[in-house]
Amino acid sequence: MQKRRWLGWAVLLAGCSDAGGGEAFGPSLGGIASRPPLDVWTVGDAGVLWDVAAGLDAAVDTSDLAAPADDDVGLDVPPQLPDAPGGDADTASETAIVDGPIAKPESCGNLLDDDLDGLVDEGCVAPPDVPAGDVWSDLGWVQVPAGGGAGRPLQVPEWAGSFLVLLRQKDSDPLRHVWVRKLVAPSGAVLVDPATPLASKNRGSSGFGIGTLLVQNFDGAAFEPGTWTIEPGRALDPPMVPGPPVPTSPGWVHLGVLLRPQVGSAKLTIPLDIYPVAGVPLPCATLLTSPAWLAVRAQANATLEQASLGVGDVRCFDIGGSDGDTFKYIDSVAGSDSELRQLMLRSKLGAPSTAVPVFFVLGISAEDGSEPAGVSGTIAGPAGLMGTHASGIVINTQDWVDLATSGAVAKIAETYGMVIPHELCHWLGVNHTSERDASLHDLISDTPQCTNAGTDGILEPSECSEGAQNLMFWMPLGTSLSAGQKAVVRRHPNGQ
Ligand SMILES: [Ca+2]
Ligand SMILES: [Ca+2]
Ligand SMILES: [Ca+2]
Ligand SMILES: [Ca+2]
Ligand SMILES: [Zn+2]
Repeated sequence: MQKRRWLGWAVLLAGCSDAGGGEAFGPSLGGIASRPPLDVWTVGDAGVLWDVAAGLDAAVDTSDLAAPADDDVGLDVPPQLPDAPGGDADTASETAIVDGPIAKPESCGNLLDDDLDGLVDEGCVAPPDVPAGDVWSDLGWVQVPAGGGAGRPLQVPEWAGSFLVLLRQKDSDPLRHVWVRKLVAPSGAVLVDPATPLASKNRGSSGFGIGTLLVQNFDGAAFEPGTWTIEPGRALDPPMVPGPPVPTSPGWVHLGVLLRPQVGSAKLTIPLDIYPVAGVPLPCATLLTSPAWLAVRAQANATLEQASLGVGDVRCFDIGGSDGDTFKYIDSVAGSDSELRQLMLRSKLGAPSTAVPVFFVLGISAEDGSEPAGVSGTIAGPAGLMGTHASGIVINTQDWVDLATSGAVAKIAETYGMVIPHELCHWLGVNHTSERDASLHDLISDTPQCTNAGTDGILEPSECSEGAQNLMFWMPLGTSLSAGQKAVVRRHPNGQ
């Protein structure tokens, strides 16, 4: 008897079910307490202000302004301070405003804005593997102050149709959740509001050391070229849970953006790096030519075709040995040390890669006793970044293996031709239309929503008859996508 499995984990992993992760971080708290004061930031990022405060303002006594005209010594630039390039030191006001450090080429690793362009150590971090046609914009390291509030401008050119924000923390820091806590469009519209992350127009995801945001992942509003403002957040606990906003903790977060051209209605394909774990459901040597995989791929393509998407080039990398033994059955999904997250760290075998990592395992057991059919590392997936805690989707192939013994290829195709596109659509940026408890919905205007989960608190498909036919229902019975969903899934850089 085939068990019905659910597909509800992606957004929950980005939110409340990770709440236990804080325990895993407990020993790291000492690292926060012993963090050095923010003096480096004060000198480097606000260097002009610092020099004014320490030098010029101290030298220029306001009584000098009332001095006789021939007594202008007090207005001169102090000899230890250089004149600003092209500046004019004739008057006090110009001197006080213009003088400052001389811009130098950006020097990596010092966490200073050497070239005075407002970005710290930009261009110093290895970029993601950039999909063809996209442009990587490195906005450098941002020091998140306690409580948040350090935004960076992003120039979005006219040719762009969307962008994917990628946030990373320092490798040497204890793991923290990082996310886009505020996003402001050129028009001034606040698309991510720190006070209401789940209700914000453009919902993002936080993760362990990795945060993403697909802009825009809702429908009905034109995408604006111009100057956007992106503000990272950083905290011990995930910020997406309902309830009071999680306070931001100080620390460095790297901010980069994949700018993506407008794609129109062109057919796009999504390349996949498939990782069978311990030869499940088949090892690479036989998987990609097996009747079952060919049928699954054809059914997945039929599902994705409604959005003019399809499965692109497929590569295959076996995970065997002790890793195969450990991850063949995923026994834990919560927290950064869970087998689920540790498996996603092993997505580097195909690097460099602009594909979506897809892990095939024999089973997934969540801490609450449920058995998810699939999990996406985050919404939306970190395109081109292999080896993060959110790099990939994991597919539970237990039914595939069971059905294969009886040769039920059509049933395998029906099941996994739905499960794989469902997880791929999470990766491409789409949330569930209705979550398991019916309390949370996507922010796409034309999708069916159900709000009554009945007395058991679980929204069964029978309680959401029409809505359950949508591919992105938390436990779908069908494969349909709305016009709004079709538009969103085409904006992610992994569609090529
Ligand atoms: Ca620097
Ligand atoms: Ca700089
Ligand atoms: Ca295991
Ligand atoms: Ca119910
Ligand atoms: Zn799902």
